[in-house]
Amino acid sequence: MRIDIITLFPEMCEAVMSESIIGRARKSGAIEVNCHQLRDYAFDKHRRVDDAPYGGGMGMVMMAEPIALCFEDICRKVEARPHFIYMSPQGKTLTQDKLKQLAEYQNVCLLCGHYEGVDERLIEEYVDEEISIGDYVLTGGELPALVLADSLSRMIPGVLSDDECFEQESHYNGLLEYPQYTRPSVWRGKEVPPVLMSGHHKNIENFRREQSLVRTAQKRPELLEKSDLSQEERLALKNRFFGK
Ligand code: 4HQ
Repeated sequence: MRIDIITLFPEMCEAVMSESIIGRARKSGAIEVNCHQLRDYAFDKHRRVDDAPYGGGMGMVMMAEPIALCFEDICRKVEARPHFIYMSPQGKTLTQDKLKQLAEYQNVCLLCGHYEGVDERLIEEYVDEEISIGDYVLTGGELPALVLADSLSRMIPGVLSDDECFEQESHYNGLLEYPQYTRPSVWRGKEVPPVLMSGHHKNIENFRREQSLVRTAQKRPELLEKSDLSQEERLALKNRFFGK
């Protein structure tokens, strides 16, 4: 997959996308990431990319033309037209299901907004989808774009190592993770659950599954509806939390 990010802060995006697993994936060629300075597509001598809103009111609006020129430039460099996403609180909230869909695209382009947003005509003409990372207000679209680029990248084959992939597979479908422990076996008087020290693989598996179920029921009960539990497990949880 190739990810293009249109931003007023390409160094910020480049920095985040150069470290750790994503940095490694770019070096190995599993993904390609390009961060574009929107100001390079401004056409006046002050390199302006924003202007006052028609109809008056506070703040500034990002002009359509520099964004269109930047996107058209990206389109010329790739085989397939990128799926164009505008990071915005007005979009649907990003979920793991949405990431699964997005991972199918060969090219994705992320637009980071600033100020009061982007000229609506650019959105109508070019944007395929608006996506939010949650119901809170940020100062710009860079952090949302980076959250999307990071979580999307780890879905792409070759980005995660075998060990890192295993972490993903061991996610009990839609449930929270079971608790983890490492050395020492006693830390400040607190012991590791003995079953994990027993070497009994079946008991360990059962313990972890139960922990995942109980934690999800306690902390994020709304996740249980969508997760695939056996009839037996649903009944066991019901008895545990609503008494027999
Ligand atoms: N913003 N999820 C305002 C967000 C946001 C979010 C991005 C702030 C766009 C203009 N984007 N700018 N939450 O708060 O995606």
